Amino acid sequence: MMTTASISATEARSSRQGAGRGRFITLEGGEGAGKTTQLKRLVDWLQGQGIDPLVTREPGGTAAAERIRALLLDSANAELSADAELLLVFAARADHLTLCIEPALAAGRWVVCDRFTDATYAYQGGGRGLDRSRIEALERFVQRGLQPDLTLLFDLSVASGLARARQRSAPDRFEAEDLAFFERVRAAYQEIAERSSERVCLIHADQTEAAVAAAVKASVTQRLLGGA
Ligand code: T5A
Repeated sequence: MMTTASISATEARSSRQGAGRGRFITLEGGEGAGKTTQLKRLVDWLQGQGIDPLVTREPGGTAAAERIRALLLDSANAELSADAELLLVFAARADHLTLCIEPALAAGRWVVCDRFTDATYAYQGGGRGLDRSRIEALERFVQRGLQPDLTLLFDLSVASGLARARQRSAPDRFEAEDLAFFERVRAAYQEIAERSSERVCLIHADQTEAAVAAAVKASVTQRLLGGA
């Protein structure tokens, strides 16, 4: 017997690329690049355009995925293996997609998500050095072809990003990594932007908040609102 959740997930899959589907925007970047700041500004602006998006984040977005997030960010779990970290990230994503993102998109609602699978390629692939093919296999299994319509990638020097992040709060399990880790994360993100330029818009984040917000609006307008 099908449950409500499985019916909505099935409907979501069948209309994944359909005409009435909502738009899916993700925000990406290294630590302290300004994603969360810009996400709030973007959502305010979209609402002013008459679009009321579902706002969510990864890891997280559902009750179980938020618990996985807490586990992943907790510095007490410093010994967590890279493979376990990768599987936990995708376990959280599977829950998030099935219960939250896919039903919203299928219902025609826009979704704005703070980080998604590009973060896995950047952190677990670039940062931890895990084999790309293993991430691709999990991506196929969990996402079944679903990709963001637009990814806003905020690029900032590692030193500036960490200084911003550390000003704001105590380092979590990822923020406790060394500079070389974050340089690999940044390089992996830059490679994604080059490889997927039709989806990813790289935004220089070493500008004022207002200037970065203007670049975000220009990108969303041009790529998702038909240049209106
Ligand atoms: N992760 C996540 C993985 O390893 N794999 C995965 O697959 C996924 C999905 C999640 C962690 O999980 C990892 C990556 C992460 O380490 P997070 O909270 O999403 O954690 O990520 P963080 O990078 O830690 O988020 P931050 O909140 O630190 O960074 P943001 O959101 O990029 O930055 P923001 O907006 O909070 O700004 C930071 C500070 O800078 C200021 C802000 O006021 C704030 O104080 N600021 C500016 N200052 C000057 N000029 C500007 N233009 C500024 N914009 C913001």
